[in-house]
Amino acid sequence: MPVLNPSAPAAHTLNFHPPVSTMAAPRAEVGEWSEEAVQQLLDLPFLDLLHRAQTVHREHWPEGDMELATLLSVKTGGCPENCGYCPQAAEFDTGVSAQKLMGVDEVRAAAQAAKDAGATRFCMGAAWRAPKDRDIEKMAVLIETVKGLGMQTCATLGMLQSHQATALKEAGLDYYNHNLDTAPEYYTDVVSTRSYQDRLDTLSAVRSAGISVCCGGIVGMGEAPVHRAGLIAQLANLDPYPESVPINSLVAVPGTPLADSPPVDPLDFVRVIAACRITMPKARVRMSAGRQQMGEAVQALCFLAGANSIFYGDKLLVTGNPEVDADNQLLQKLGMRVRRSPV
Ligand code: SAM
Ligand code: DTB
Ligand code: SF4
Repeated sequence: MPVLNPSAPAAHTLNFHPPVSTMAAPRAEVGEWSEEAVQQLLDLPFLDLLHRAQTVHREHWPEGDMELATLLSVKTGGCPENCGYCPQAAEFDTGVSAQKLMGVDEVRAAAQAAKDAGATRFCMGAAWRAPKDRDIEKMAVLIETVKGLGMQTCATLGMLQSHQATALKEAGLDYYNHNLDTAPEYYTDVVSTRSYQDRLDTLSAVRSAGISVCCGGIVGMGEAPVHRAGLIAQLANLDPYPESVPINSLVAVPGTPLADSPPVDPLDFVRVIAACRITMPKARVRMSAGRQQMGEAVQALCFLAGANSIFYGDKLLVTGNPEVDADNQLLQKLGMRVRRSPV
């Protein structure tokens, strides 16, 4: 399958709190972030916001290391859902053809290569609405295999039922990725085949099974600033908040409904990362999709704002990601420590 390389470079007014224009930004206990409080963070003068995020980051992550996570699409395309950003939805003409679930040898080889390149986490993605029990049985074998290589395991397979989450946990799954994607108020503009509550229910099943939660969203889908604040507030108020928070910048893929979305202002993307760091101090905040469209300087600002994980490897699921050599050069140039152990 060729790596898709899209050509696209790729508020409401809040009256309750006074506008914040200095370092006197709102503070809140974990689990108590209002949308207004997050909006005030996003509206801080840029340097004040970054200073605050970096202060929180150093307090909670004294080692300051960067996590490298590699993605593999183990079951590509043909998905019955209609997520408006997604090149794998069957109803969008994106040039992605449907493939069967990969076999264990192919997955083992990809995970070993990712480990050899320095990744400590391996995330397997499948373009399912919801896996069947027989899919879970096959995924369990893949998870055991990757776990056996000494890597952290993550999977993103769509909606899960409780007994399926338990089976994945027993197979050795460390993290389950399931994103809220955006604020509840904007969600129905993007997806209509499943609800926000469906997503929350899956997150709840994952949490109850004892699997760590990887949950984030996408910036650049035409959402208003208030929707970015709403997404961050939703994430921060999950009890507990996710251990991993992937923040994607939309990769605008031709053929998807969001193909013509205007690109995000890179400084606004940095602001979202900073607000995630402040509201979820102990989470791994991951720069996920969209790094290929960012320059080194923007990525460095994201690291300053508290991003401490990246997707590493020259492919995301079906679209491209920076080359491994380029990422290693950037991390070296910035003098950044890389996490070497999966525990
Ligand atoms: N099918 C599963 C599901 O949706 O739950 C798992 C795979 S899905 C591709 C995982 C996440 O990738 C989505 O929830 C979305 O946040 C992100 N994503 C997908 N396509 C994207 C794109 N074009 N740009 C940015 N993020 C994207
Ligand atoms: C996440 O938040 N982003 C990743 C991962 N979780 C599964 C997926 C990004 C997909 C980008 C478009 C593509 O390659 O399909
Ligand atoms: Fe299917 Fe996941 Fe893509 Fe939605 S994001 S269309 S569920 S693969």
